[in-house]
Amino acid sequence: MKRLTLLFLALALLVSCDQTPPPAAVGPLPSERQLLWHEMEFYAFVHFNMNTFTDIEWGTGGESPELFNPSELDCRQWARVCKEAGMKGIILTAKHHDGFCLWPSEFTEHSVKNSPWKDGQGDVVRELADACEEYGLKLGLYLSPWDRNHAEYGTDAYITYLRNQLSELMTNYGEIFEVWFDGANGGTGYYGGANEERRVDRKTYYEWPVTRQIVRDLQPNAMMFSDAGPDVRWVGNEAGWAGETNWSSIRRDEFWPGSPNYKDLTSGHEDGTHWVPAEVDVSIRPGWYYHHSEDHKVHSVKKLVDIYYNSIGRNASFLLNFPVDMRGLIHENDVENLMKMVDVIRSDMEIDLARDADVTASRVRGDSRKFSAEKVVDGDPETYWSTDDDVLNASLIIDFETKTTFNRFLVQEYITLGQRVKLFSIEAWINDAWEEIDAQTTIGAKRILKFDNVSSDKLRFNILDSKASPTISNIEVYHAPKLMEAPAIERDKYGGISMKAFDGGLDIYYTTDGSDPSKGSSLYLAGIEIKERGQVKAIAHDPESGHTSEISTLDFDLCKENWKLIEPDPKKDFRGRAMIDSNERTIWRSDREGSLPLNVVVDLGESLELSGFTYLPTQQRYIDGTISHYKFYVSSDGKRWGEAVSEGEFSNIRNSPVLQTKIFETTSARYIKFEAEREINDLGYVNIAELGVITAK
Ligand code: FUL
Repeated sequence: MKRLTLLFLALALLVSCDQTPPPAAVGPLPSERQLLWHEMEFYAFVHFNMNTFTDIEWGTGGESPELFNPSELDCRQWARVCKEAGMKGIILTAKHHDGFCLWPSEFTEHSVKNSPWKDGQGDVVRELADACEEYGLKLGLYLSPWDRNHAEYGTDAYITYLRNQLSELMTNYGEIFEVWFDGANGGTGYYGGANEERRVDRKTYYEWPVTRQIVRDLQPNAMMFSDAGPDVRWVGNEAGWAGETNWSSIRRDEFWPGSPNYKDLTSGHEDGTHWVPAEVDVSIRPGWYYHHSEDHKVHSVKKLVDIYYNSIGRNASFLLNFPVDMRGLIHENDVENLMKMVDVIRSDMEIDLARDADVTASRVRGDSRKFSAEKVVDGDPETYWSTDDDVLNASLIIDFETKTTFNRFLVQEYITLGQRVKLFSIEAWINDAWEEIDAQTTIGAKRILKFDNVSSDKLRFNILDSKASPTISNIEVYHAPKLMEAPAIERDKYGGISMKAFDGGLDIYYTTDGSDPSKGSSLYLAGIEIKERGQVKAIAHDPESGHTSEISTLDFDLCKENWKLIEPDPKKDFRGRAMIDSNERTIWRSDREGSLPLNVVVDLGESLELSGFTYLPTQQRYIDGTISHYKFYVSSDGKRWGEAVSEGEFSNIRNSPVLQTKIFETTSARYIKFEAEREINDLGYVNIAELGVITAK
């Protein structure tokens, strides 16, 4: 017993005698508030305001407050969803470019206080602040500098107004974690009825140093977002990705909110002067605001998972937007894909294979235990592996002891001392040699590498270049299961059918007789061909885990290989073929200067028994040109057409622009004529992604 105590004492003495100093910091460095924000990683944006009720993305500012009237607004539902998804906060559009305020601001009448919602007694910001508190989430606020409602926008008086509003928001709603200043600024607007165009100097008009000081004084812990930070920067796109090289620093003085230097924002500057990490802001649907017509366009699980890896996995945060609907709820479709994405990420990173591995380093700072290799697997974010000052090239070996399969590598720098690593690689020990798996540039707060399965008992992590001795605080290794999304099935105009799984190493099994596919069904190896009417059903199957995906189904009619476009004349309008090429992504749009009605005439190449037709409008973001009313004719010679075999409207196509199917009494025809009578907004032009027929069984 005594001997043991002595041993402990000796050890304690040894540790306390360990005088190896930590490496010097390499600037620029994160502030205390930035370090706290880095821990948040994943949080929500909510775009909910006047535009929700007018079905547009940017209101002019002339909208009546009467229009704002959610039927079941429930901020607790937003908070519950975000909490369940593991998000850490919610940023709300308190005021968007149209100037309508979701709180009863004392400085304007253009707010909830003049809306029918809760008889003008409501305050959405208050309700969200309370819901966030209840669910342990942080609250952030978006306040648009551009205000298309305000009569004085463009003058000094408006700046006073904006600052008053900022003070109100920073004072009355408790702790705010992030204030979002949008770069979109100046243009046409209502402006108190002037209805004109107003331009401002984005760089100087807001006197940003003075305006920002309000936030600093009232909310010292709040991060401020804009293209130029000062605390967190835009990533330069709204598509959901940060650069593979992503420095948390930028030469900040070269930017301002609305500055045009998008490209540099995606990767930051290696020689940046200030710590301004990137935030990836992206909506779960094409639009930032809710549009019923986008209910079927919620990003797929695969896309959301990719965004996760391309943001959090690339040293950025992930700000995922929910376009809250007219009820005042996050839509069911959005919740479904969000939770599926979260489940995928949770199972991808379920068991850390590095935790129990033996970790050794080629070099250790001062040969000290304080900076030893095990620090990367001790689960303590405050400890890190480092090397002597002059060592910019060093390796860690993670020895799993038995052959282990892995496909994710997560690594973090101890960013309190700055972002240092410029180049690194990982290798696996295969057939008695080190084989490179991947080589990348920056790490930062977190980097996750995703690669095909590798089986080996050892993994080597090499620092190949660094601004100074590396400081690596954490490493995790995972074997993520395959992404079991139902495969994509496509068929071209010649009847060629192709199928694609969403992850590597998966098999696809399919049927063509309507039965549900299983592992016993046909294995898809290369394109198959079915020229007739039919159906293909397919599943993805992981031979490793035995898991199968849900079933995807494609129904189709006779292939269109013999179809010929007669009108519009393909010699004059070469894009016309896009509507009969069996490719949904190619779209025909008629002349914008034209007028309706207009006809499309197709020669089917042979006489067929028809019992219906289909119209697919564009599946892209903007649906102008979508046809609402039509007539459909058939002919045996392309000259005599007779009465329409079907006519009327595509009900609800504005809200739900999906494939439209119209059935009519069976009739023989070689030629078809589709007459577009009206467009959803009475415009004089139309779009057709695909026109099809239904042949009689
Ligand atoms: C953009 C805005 O113009 C969009 O409407 C949206 O708010 C997005 C987050 O930022 O710049």
